[in-house]
Amino acid sequence: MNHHGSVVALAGIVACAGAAPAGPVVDIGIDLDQNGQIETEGSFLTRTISIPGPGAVLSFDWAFMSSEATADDDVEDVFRVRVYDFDTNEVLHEINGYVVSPGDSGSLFTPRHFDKPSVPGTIVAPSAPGGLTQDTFFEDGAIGWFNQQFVFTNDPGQVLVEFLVADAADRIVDTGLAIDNLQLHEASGAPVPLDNGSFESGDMSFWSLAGEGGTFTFLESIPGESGEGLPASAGDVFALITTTGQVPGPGAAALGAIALGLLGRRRR
Ligand SMILES: [Ca+2]
Ligand SMILES: [Ca+2]
Ligand SMILES: [Ca+2]
Repeated sequence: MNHHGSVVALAGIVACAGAAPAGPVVDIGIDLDQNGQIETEGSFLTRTISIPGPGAVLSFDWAFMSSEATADDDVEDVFRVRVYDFDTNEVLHEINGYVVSPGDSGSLFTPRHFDKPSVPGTIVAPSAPGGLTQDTFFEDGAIGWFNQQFVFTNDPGQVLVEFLVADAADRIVDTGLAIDNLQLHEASGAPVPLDNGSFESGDMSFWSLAGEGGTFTFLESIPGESGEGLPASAGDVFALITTTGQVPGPGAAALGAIALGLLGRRRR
């Protein structure tokens, strides 16, 4: 990585030749974390993987970021990572989280605090061809990269890995999940090659994206903010899925203005 020493580096969307165009976010309409707020819409990044056998380890890096304030809002956008048995749909592994709000509402997911985010400041994901369809930013910061490992007990077989980020209650105010460094190892520790597990191809090859997302080299902080931005955790490129990109109903420009108005009212 070459981001060191620069507070505001190039906001780098990698050229997305061959990438599937990002579509509108996906309607969900289910209360995923059972906190009383319907998850309205979101984005999914998935792929199938062949698990070589018991003791195999699947690992990846993830970072959660949001503009849903923790101070005065009561909107708890969520993320979830699941691994399903491809044949039975059984959930084999899961991690999840939500943006903590005052008066915690009993989410079954894990609270993620943004009061002192590990990547502070406003983080911007610029729009670009093949990436996100509108300007996106995360003004309550990001919880920087974490590594997650799932250890399998299964016999050899296919699993589906699913990354999800979703709006709760409404369809505004951005939340995102960054993903990088997907690796698979046998029980012996021997690596099992995974095509484009670290997104170094600069596109979503070997992955399936439903909703808004793209590949990035860096999410920048706005000049004057105290943030350091977010680089890839492995190599030069990572993936980001977000809750943006869909303004409900016809007349996108006018409704966009309405959405901004709502956004302004909700913000401090
Ligand atoms: Ca919910
Ligand atoms: Ca939201
Ligand atoms: Ca990478």
